[in-house]
Amino acid sequence: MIKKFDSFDEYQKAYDKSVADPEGFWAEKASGFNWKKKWDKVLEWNFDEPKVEWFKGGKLNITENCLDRHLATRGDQVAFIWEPNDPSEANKSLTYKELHAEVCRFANVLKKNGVKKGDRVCLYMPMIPELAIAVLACARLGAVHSVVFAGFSASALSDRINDAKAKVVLTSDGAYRGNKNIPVKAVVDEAVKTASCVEKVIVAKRTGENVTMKDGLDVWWHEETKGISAECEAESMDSEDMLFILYTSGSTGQPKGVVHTTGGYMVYAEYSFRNVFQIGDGDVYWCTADIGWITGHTYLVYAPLLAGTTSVIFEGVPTFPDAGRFWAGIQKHKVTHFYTAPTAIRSLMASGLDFVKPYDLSSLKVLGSVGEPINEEAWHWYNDNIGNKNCPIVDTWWQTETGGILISPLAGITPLKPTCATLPLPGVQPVLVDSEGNELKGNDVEGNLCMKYPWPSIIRTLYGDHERCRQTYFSTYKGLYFTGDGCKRDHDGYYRILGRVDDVINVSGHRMGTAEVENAINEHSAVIESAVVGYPHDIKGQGIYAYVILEDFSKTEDVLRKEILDVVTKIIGPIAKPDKIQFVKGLPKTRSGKIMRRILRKVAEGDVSNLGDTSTLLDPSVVDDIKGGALVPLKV
Ligand code: 7RM
Repeated sequence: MIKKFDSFDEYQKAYDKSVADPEGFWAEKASGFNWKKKWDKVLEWNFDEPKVEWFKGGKLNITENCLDRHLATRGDQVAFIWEPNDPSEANKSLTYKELHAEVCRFANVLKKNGVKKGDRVCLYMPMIPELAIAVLACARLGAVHSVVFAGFSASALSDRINDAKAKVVLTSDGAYRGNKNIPVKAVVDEAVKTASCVEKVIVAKRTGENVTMKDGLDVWWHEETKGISAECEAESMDSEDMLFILYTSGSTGQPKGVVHTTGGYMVYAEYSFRNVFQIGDGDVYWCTADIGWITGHTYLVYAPLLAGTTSVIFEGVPTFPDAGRFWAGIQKHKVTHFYTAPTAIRSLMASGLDFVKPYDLSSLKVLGSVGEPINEEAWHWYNDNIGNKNCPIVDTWWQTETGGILISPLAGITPLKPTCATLPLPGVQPVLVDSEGNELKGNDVEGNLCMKYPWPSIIRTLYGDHERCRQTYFSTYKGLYFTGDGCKRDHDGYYRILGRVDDVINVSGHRMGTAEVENAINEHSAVIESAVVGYPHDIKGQGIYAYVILEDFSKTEDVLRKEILDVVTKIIGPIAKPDKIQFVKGLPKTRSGKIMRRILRKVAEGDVSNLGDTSTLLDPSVVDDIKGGALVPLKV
């Protein structure tokens, strides 16, 4: 087990050591795990290709470290408490022993259905225990999991299945989300029509609704597991063997399959979890993220199990049956560590304290925030009303590509500053650069956030497109990993994340490429062209503002707006629906054809007074048209 730092002094010493001797630092962290064979070399790297290899030559299986390793000491301890969507439905819990058995059993089911080491398996499932079991079962066999958030459309799912060439898809009949019943299997049916790589679909029963089961393709989870052994030897994986692919949005339309490998990811997951949350025996941890996002991968499935923690898996949404759901859950399960997103905090804050007051939150020790910058008001509300001014808030900055938390306070150790991700974890070396890539040294500087040295869970490649990985992250500034975020280092040397500097927006903590949304809007037959930007939104952090040029005016604007929202829902999913749509005659383009998004952002923000230099525009008059439209209240 990885030892925690337990004072700020120790943090600073560890930080210095991690910079002076990174390999020694990480070798020590890695030594507490079960390796089938020890590594030959701690680190080999260059950021030019890029090539990063951690613990090369080491052999291991991450599930042995999540499960088998704990059986002797905590076999009967609860690993997962499952909190269903409907609070009146009974909880389910799985001890480490039970989880181990279920993972092994389902790994055998996957094997029986033709899955072998290296094969890709796509998971499109609600937040039921089977999802976590399936993730781990893939890892047990050395199959690569690709979890797709079950809110994505059939077309988005099909793209991801095809990109990964997944052989098997795992799903459920339906899903409960708040008062909605989502036909998950029907989405998979639609998606696999255009995904000929899929040989089998395994369906877990959740809602009991009627689904079509195609002969030779679809099989039921509960039937497949009947009479199957609960023992399955863990495949021996190389440290650098692929563990999973997780798709995320970038500044172009095509989603990127971020690849993480086994050894380094494991070491960094447990290391960051223990140190940031300062979790210990007897604690109950609740991360509200869906397993379909990186937070769910690292800090709901892998890290808590690696650390031997008891944690909550929540199927539902924060506002069902009412806005007290989180607080009721904390009281019910005596949660000590609670990790959620600012967007959830803001929406619950808006519902008022009457939903908080009835609950006893005194079990809480640490609060966490992730996914977007947390604003001052939400920070204080969280601190005062949920933490009772008694729980450190860890504002954790990281990305799908970083695999784990890189900049964050360590709970109870790092002096806090509201809205500040504070300091890098030992082993993490951030730098701020100006637009030319010059390092901005010293404090009180603002620039683009990069990393100058690898950490164990850094992205290895984009699945099937290493060149795109190089271009996106390693070519903007030579020799550096570029995060895409702007950042300020204040007079105390603390980091404050300012948000994306590229064409990625962050809506309710979900990453979205503006180009993806534009491509979807452009599928509507009446649309010639569109441009999408983010704008400040009270609850979501950023909302989606779409400027749309029409070629067909035969329908009313309201009808067209509704149809455009439907097209976006069909192509990406409801999370990508624009909040505002403004029909315009033209877009502000430069002579070279680039859209000047700065202008669109200003108008979307409602700040039309100073649009800056527009002299390079091909047709400056479009700006007046756009400004004019923005002053009319938008109905969507
Ligand atoms: C974990 C996750 C990554 C982007 C990242 C930032 C933003 C995430 C914070 C944050 C300010 C934070 N992965 N972001 N955490 N901004 N403070 N604590 O969200 O790949 O989905 O998104 O999210 O812009 O680049 S992600």
